[in-house]
Amino acid sequence: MKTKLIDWPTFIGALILLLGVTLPLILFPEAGKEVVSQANTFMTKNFGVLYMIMGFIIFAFLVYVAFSKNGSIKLGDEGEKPEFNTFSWAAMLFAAGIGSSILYWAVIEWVYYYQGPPFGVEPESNEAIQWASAYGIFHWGPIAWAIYTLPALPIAYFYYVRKKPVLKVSEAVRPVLGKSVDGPIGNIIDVLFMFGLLGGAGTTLALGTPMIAEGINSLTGIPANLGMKTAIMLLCTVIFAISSYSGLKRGIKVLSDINLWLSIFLLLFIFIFGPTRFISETTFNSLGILADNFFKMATWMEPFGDLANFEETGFPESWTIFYWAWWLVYAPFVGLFVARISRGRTIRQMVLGTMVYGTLGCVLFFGIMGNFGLYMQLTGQFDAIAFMDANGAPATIIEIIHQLPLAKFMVLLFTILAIIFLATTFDSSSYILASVVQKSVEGEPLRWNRLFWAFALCVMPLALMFLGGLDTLQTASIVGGFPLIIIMFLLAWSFMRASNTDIRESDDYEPSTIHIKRWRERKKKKKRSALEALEDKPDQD
Ligand code: NM2
Repeated sequence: MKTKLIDWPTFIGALILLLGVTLPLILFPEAGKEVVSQANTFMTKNFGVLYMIMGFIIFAFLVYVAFSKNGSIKLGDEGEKPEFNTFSWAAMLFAAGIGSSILYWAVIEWVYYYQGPPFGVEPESNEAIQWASAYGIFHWGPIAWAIYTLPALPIAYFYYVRKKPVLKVSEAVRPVLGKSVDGPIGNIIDVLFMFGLLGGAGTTLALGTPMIAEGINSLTGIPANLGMKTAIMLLCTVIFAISSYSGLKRGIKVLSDINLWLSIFLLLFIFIFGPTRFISETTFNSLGILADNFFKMATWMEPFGDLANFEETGFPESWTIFYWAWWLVYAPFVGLFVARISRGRTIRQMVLGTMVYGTLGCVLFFGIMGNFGLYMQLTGQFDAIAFMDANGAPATIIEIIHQLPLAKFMVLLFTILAIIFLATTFDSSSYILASVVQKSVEGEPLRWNRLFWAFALCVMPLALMFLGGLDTLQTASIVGGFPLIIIMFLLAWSFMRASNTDIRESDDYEPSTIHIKRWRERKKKKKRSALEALEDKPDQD
């Protein structure tokens, strides 16, 4: 076992933090649950506004970057073509950033909004219906994808412009923190990132496992109990272990290809054999609502509450803030992937591509799957709301899919898709966790190291499940994400600092930034010709 390659302070730091959180929860489940729930309320109530501001600023910042001179920088050498065509690029991007949770929320999110709509709207009213089908898209839309894209900026820049592969978040903030990233500060940053990702993966597992269990229950009649959920987690770990054994490229590629085609099939099937016109009209309508209310949704915090006799719904805390935190904990990890696949694109293409294609993909899932359920509800063919009140969300999701033609077959496909989605989340998360605790990675992180983190990812949810506290984990992202707000800020600063310095000094910056030089030359030329044009102009009077 090569242990010299391991960056022990980070490895042990992450492990201590993980055990420090898990062990008390295992030893004192009831008290632990209470503490976690109070920590969540404390965070979202007191610091929720920070998450909201962060989301909005990141979005504005990325739009700025895309259209600034920094956006024209090419990630690669002059004349280099994008490494992947746009379709594969968008598909890989989507697969890296999205997991089983989209199946969960796309199908069921509208039910929550319908029953507890935002902006003081009457529950289950006509207005609530409109918000119900639009809000999900907002939470999986441009701001969310902007959060994902931000870390990709410095990382891709270092990879393909400065030609210094970066595998750690601490490396990506070197331009602002300098040499101090080589010491404890760097370790702390990496540990916090790992902690966040473990929290995010915890949320994913805690949601995905019960849904898959209900899928299997619907297919086989085996009760969706603890044993079944344990078996599912182990199955996902095994699928992942096999794919990790065959290496990143082959393993993840095969799984994400299957995912892609299965998703396309499922979406097309629901669209064609479901209420096609209703789905199209409602989705299109939602885009309008979203465009019209984008800023309102991005800033809605319901601050007045008791102070002015406003009825507080807790909507921003339970939804928007929770979501931004969840996207945030996955962001550096997705950023690493996006950066790696973006060779040959400009920063602008990478930024706009992620935000646009990412959002579009989510619009398809929410528009098709969500509005199918909504249609069933509104036409009285299936009362999802009553079913959910009686049986909980995971069973309702499966039951909605069960309303499709070829019901059993569709539930089977849906469940398989969820399993593979979950396995790919394991696969890529453990890959990144293992890379972060290595000093250097030649090709791939060490296998034992990857397997170790995959099991670490699994142990916490398993333990909590046996103690009946799986819901505790559903909000793990909120606590895990907090320190990342600062890290995101550092990442943005780092990118601006590095790219601005290079643009300024591009004359002696060789060879990968020739395009920066070209950009300066073009600008000079433009200025010159503008001046000449001015001089050539005949006198007006
Ligand atoms: N996000 C996209 O569980 C998953 O699908 C992974 C979840 C952050 C809400 C990502």
